[in-house]
Order: sequence, then C-alpha cells, then structure tokens
Amino acid sequence: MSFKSGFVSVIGRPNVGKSTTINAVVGEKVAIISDKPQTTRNRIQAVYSDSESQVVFIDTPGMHKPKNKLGEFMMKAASQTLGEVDLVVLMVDSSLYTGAGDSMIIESLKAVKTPKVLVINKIDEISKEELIELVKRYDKVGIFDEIIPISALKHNNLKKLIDVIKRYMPQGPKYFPDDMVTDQPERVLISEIIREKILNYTEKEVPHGIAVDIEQIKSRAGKDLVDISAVIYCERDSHKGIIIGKNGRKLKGIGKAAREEIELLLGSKVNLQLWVKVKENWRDRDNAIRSLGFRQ
Ligand code: GDP
Ligand code: MG
Ligand code: K
Repeated sequence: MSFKSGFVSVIGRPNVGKSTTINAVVGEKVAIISDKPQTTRNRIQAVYSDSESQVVFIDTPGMHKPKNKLGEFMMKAASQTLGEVDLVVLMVDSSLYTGAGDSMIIESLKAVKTPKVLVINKIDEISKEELIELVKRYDKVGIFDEIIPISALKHNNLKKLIDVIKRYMPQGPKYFPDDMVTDQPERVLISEIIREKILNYTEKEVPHGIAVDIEQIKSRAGKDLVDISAVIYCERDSHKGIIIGKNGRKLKGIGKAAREEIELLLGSKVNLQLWVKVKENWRDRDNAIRSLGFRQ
C-alpha cells in the first residue's frame, strides 16, 4: 500500500476544543507540536504519524467574526489557506447553538472547494436525542462531506475521526522522519521539499549522499515575502556538478520547483537561494545530523 500524507486545517471558534482534540488525536504519536510564533500565516501545530500515513495539522488564525478591516483581511487570508490544504475540519461545540461566529465561518466555507468534515465536540455534555437533532441541523447545511460527533475530553470516537481524516489524505511522502522531534517543523519540511526536488531532477545519479541545511528563513518586513537560503551538501565534486548542471540549469529547475511548493506550504511568496557545497562523508560525522538542525 502506498504512503499517504497531507495537510489538515482545524478551524472553529475559540474554546470549542480544537487544541484538546489535536493533542488527544496525536497523543503519544506526537512528532511535533510547535507553540512558537512563526512568521507566516500558517502554523504547523502537530503531526500525526503511523505506519501508513502522516497528517500535518495546520493552525489557521483569523477564522472568526471580523471586527474590523484587519479582521476581514485575516479572514480572507485564512480562506485562501483553506483552499490549499487537503482537508478542512470545522469544529463546533455541541452545547452551544450555532452562534453568529459559526454561521459566518460556514458562510465563508461555502466558497472553499476542499473537502470538509464537521466535528461536533463535547457530546458528553448533551443527550443522545439532542445529538441526533444537532446532526440533522448541520446535515441540512449541505456542505459537509462527513459529520463526526466526538468528546475530546473523554476520548470518545477519536479513532473514527483519525480514520476519516486519513481517508482524505492523498498519496504523499513521509515529511518527517520517525521519532524525530524538532521545534522547527517548517525548517524540516522546507529542507525535505528541496531534497525531494534534487532527487527528482538528478534521477539516480546522486543517490542519498545529500543533505539540505536551511540557513535562513526570514519574513521581509511589510511584504508578503519570505527569504530562504539553503545549502545543499553532497559527498563528491562530481555530485556537485550533476546537481548544478550545465550552465546551472539543473539547479535552477530544482530551485523553481522547490520554491513553488514552499510557497504553498508557507502561504506566501518565497525568494529561495540555493548553494551547493561538498562535505565529504558528512553522514559519518556523529554530529552531522545535529548540525543540520535535527534534534533526536
Ligand atoms: P480551543 O480554543 O478550540 O483550542 O479549545 P480548547 O482545546 O482549549 O478547549 C476549551 C475548553 O473546552 C477546555 O476547558 C477543555 O477542557 C474543554 N473541552 C475540550 N473538549 C471537551 C469535551 O469533549 N468535553 C468537554 N466537556 N469539555 C471539553
Ligand atoms: Mg486552542
Ligand atoms: K512578511
């Protein structure tokens, strides 16, 4: 069976239980939870991993009723993000009737083509009859591919939730190595994207003797632009030549393909600078992994 991986945006009003749910779903399988403020509008919250899949949960700020112009702008940016992930999970609180905030989110979701799952959380606070009514009401909205009642607190129906989420993930690579812990998930993803493009462009000529070290990720003040510089380490001079290609053509192609994917990941324009350096037997050095930004 082929590996599946993708990105999920969990949205909903404050206090409906988004964090509790993500933490419970990811549980002991947590690879990464980042609470550091990041420069871009998308923030990787946590990564769920098992033997057949990897699900990257993205935090999408700004999905609430806009109070002013800035709020409206945030809301627009958030909706754009929702069009770029593989699945949108809208979470509501079972004990509250659909408030203005929810209807606003539902309205803006109608324009989003990404598959949508509605999660009704806190079902421990209502009766079966009330739940049936609630499911009916949300079903009538007509935009949800699935409706899943859960209790994040009581760990009720979480297995079902992750199974459904996995069903919507496309075939994809394992973005994060097993057992790796990092507080810089974006850095790791970016280096993996670049590595993948190098392998695509060089076919079997440069097998696995490469590593990508992200030297800088910096958001340019006042602009929707992130400057990224990375060094590609290879083991031999001949490999360096292959990666760069005739007149630098191959490196240019690698850079373009990587940049386009990184722009999708970060949700902003990217200026990507790549350098190629030879570092013999980097794999044998005991601190090589650590020096490339990984903490094990
Ligand atoms: P977020 O703002 O959407 O991330 O919500 P949180 O995860 O921070 O949860 C808000 C509050 O709801 C916390 O006090 C949680 O303990 C509580 N909560 C979360 N899930 C459930 C649930 O399934 N049942 C009940 N009764 N409370 C829950
Ligand atoms: Mg939260
Ligand atoms: K910026």
